[in-house]
Amino acid sequence: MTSHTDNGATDPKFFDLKDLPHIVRPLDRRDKVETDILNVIGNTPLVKLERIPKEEGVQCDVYAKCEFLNPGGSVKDRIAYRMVADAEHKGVLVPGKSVIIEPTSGNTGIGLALAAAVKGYRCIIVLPEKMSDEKVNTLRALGAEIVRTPTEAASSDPDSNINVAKRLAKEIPNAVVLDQYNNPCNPLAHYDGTAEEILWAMDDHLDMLVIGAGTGGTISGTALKIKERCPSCVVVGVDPLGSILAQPHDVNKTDVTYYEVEGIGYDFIPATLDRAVVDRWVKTDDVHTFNMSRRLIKEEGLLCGGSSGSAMWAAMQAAKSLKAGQKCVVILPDNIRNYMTKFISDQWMEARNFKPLIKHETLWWWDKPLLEEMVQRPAVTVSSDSSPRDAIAALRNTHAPMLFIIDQNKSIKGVFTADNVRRRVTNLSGNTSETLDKFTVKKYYKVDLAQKPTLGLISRILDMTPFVAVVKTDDTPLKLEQPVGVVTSDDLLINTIEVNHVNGK
Ligand code: P1T
Repeated sequence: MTSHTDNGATDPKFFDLKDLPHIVRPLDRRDKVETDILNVIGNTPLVKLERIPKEEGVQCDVYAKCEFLNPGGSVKDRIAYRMVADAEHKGVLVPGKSVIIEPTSGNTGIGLALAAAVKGYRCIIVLPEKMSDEKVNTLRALGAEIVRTPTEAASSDPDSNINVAKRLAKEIPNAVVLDQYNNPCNPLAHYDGTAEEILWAMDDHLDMLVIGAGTGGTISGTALKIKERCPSCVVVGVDPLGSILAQPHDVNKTDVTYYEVEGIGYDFIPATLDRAVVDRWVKTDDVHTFNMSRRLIKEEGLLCGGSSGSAMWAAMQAAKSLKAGQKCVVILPDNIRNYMTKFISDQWMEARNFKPLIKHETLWWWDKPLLEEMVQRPAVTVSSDSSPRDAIAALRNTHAPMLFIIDQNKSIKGVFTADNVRRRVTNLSGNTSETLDKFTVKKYYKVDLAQKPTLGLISRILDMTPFVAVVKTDDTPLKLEQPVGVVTSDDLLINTIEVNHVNGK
């Protein structure tokens, strides 16, 4: 079942799910007492949405499949449990002996750590630094060990979470990588579970199914079964801008860019994604995504995560083509807990321009722009070919809160902070004889003078971090970012309260 795309390139071969052994659990089960928490996975509620579809001018009925209500907080509990059960059945995993290692954006990790906690496995989760600290803390609480990898590492890079997991599996005795990107139990869990539940709830009739794609397991498994029983159902795939899952597959050309939403989108086509089942793709961006997640929480009371906003926003675009009485099901993959310090925080949203800055009418300086002369801590720079030890010495000698790391063109490669060095050395067993690149922070809070940031915005960012980098984008076509300096809370106070005092206000 190999599928060919526009330019003739070939996707990985998808599995023949029908031929695999099936486990369809009883639907609508209501046992008085559950044997363990893993038994509670699945059978999630399907909830009719009353407000957002109306506000968006959507005529059809829209239902949310609340996967965020799974015990580990996401749809990925299903596949974690299924992969573990299958590997135990085959004798690949032996409780008390095997070590589970998995590359993940976090939720599969939480599902595996949950199963590992209940069944008694050591579990090592390898996830990119981009993923939230809330996921990491949940994983740690479940007893998992964590290895974090650089966000910017491409999947083929030796430092990617996928390759680091492979390497660890070679080094650690009795290690097993269940490998959600290549394991047929991933789509199978949805073919046997998620799809059966939706078909049961909808009496085998729905007109549209909207699902975000990461590994593609959810969309491939669910859509395949639903199309068998309801062939007219239109399957809509959701893929963030910056990912290639929706693109014609061209290995020589990728438009991979950074986006904040977690769990969906990749820079390669996983074997667990069957693009042949997707009738239509909708590309999403972070602004629409997170604002829709906030609306799902505020207007529908659904305590879901970021990719739920992507799926719902895409559903609102696609379902406009449906008529009254038709039915659209959208899957909400994970829960609010994973993002308490991210899109749930207004400051986090405002700092990224995902939401307008809150108003503060009583503060005279709130809407005033930050001027270059107000930046009292000039940029201290270090060249990208310096050593971490030189950079630490520069921090100590200048008392600067952070250094800008610059290349030969004097454009910024990232920043260097003592806090990041300490974290890397203590949590990731890094050491200061590594290259400066390993200690370069690429995502940091900054404002660009070219965009006339207000003091209010700086104050909101300072709610989250002790200092804000100030940069200036030049007018050249390359739009190079030049370092200007650093602003801290006391700099903001000098420019606001002190002026206030001098003015006798
Ligand atoms: O992998 P897939 O079945 O396509 O599900 C996509 C998805 C959507 N939303 C969230 C929040 C997710 O975490 C995921 C997928 N997550 C992983 C691949 C993972 O390792 O957790």
